[in-house]
Amino acid sequence: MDDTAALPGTIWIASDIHLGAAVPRTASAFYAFLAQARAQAQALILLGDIFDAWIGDDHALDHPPAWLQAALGALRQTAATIPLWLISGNRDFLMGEALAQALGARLVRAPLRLATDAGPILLAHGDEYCTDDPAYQRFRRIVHTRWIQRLFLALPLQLRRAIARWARQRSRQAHGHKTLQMMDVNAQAVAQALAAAGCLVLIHGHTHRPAVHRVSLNGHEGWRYVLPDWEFDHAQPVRGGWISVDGEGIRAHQWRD
Ligand code: LP5
Ligand code: MN
Repeated sequence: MDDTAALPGTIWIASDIHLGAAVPRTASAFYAFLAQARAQAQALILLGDIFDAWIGDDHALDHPPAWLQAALGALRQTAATIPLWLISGNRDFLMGEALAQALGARLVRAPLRLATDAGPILLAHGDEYCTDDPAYQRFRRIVHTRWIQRLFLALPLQLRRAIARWARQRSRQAHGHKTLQMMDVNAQAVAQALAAAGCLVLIHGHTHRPAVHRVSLNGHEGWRYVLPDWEFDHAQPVRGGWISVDGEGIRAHQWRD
């Protein structure tokens, strides 16, 4: 864990935008959000699943399709104005240093303990705390294995794309056999992570169940903030939002187009 990270001032945090070729309205809403972040925040942290699937930095940096070029441009413009920190999610865990450098962003390892004007907070995508889902945790261990990642990244792009499509399909099928509780974070895993970091506040995404939960930590009161996902193309009402952190506290906001 990076114990030294600190960001003073107003920090905005968002996650689960799931950018891809099929979500132009979501992308537009998110780019408008980025413009507002550049004007009103002193730093922006994205907590993973920024992209619907990431199959390697080379894919983005060599010949990006138009939607990806637009996304990279908006992120680059943001990073040129305020610090942009990225934590990867379960869809874009293959984001690497080459991407971070090309954007001028900082790729940060989770969980991140961050000193803020609202006190220390712990930041993570959230999938790591879904310990009631052993099939996912097995999958996660495999795809986070360095040599397996290297092998995957050495494959031709077409094959990588096909494997990613297949993994997404398998994942969707697997959802049908899982309860909502299995796909949520485990209270004990959260309590352990907060205790290890010496924090009383966790902010995460992944579950797409925006909320503020009170958590009990050995007699102390802690809080778990859950970010929403962004969906402006295939859902009515549309959804998307962020959390602001500053000297006045931690607040959840909905993005409206
Ligand atoms: O993503 P979502 O919301 O549907 O479900 C997640 C969990 N699923 C995943 C899998 C991703 O969707 C796939 C992303 C592909 C990215 C490209 C990389 C390609 C591989 C790179 C290899 C180095 O994260 C889902 C959880 C759910 O969140 C809630 O927490 O339940 O977990 C699963 O569905 C796991 C399944 O239960 C079992 C895994 C099936 C996939 C097998 C494919 C293996 C491919 C391995 C290649 C080496
Ligand atoms: Mn996720």
